[in-house]
Amino acid sequence: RAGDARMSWDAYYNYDEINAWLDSLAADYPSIATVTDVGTSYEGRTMKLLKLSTGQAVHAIFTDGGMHAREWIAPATVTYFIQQLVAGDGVGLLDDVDFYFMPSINPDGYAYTFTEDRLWRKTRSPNPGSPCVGTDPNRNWSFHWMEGGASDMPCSEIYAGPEPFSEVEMRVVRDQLLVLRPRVYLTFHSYSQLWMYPWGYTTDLPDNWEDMHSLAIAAVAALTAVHGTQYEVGSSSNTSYIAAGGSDDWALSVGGSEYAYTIELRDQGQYGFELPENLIIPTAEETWEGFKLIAQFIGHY
Ligand code: ING
Ligand code: ZN
Repeated sequence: RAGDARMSWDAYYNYDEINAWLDSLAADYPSIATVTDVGTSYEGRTMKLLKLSTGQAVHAIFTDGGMHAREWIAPATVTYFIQQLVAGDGVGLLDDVDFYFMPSINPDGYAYTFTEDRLWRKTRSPNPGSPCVGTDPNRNWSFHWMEGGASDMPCSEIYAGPEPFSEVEMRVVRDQLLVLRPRVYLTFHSYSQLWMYPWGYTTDLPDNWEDMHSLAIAAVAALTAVHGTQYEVGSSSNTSYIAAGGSDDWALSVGGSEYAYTIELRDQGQYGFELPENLIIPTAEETWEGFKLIAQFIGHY
């Protein structure tokens, strides 16, 4: 029964559990929650889109997580946002903003990290002629694809794929963004504690970088106020490294979003991708404050 799917954020949940929980939300909160099957991963897993809406809002925020399989804190944090919204924390937000969520957008990779290799990053599609499996989904988007910080070698962890959007999972997300055209695009990764905006393909800055920068500074201030966790704000090429083919670059340009952020959650390398389960709630609750600040801003301006 759908209503039996519960999440508690004191443990990491696998892909099927997350999907069952999404379905339970549609059953438990029918007036605001809609779940749609929007695609199928390479290995056949269903990809679900959750919409939370009262039907009043003008603006939309699209949030994804889990693009890189091993970054488990990302789906855990995104599902926490969903729980807070349906539970009524951030009351009023739903009147001003429609929220779209895809908490785990690399289903095959994520499943693989539970059963075979905890530190797998890429998708799980085979590469003809190579023994190595998978493409880096955050090098696979079409905007300035393969222009820097990406590899054309299938065994690389940053393999961009044989062509832009070779990965079905990224095509599924792209197609939702093309239909929804959200004003804000958020993609959650780990780790490093960075709140980044485009561009990734060049160290040049987008025309509206000052708006993205100041909103990120405000979001990080709200985040830091919770537990004192420090984040760095800047363009991804300036705060981490040049990387073309990322989803945030695509969302800001082709996708038409006004704000696009890649957020690298906790920590700064002590545990890295293997963030302990007792740090899920502290991470999620501080990030929720930053998320809420962005939603409030977008709802009012
Ligand atoms: N880091 C991101 C990556 O895809 C990034 C950093 C994001 C670079 C956006 C460029 C653009 O490599 C992790 N940890 O995934
Ligand atoms: Zn990542």
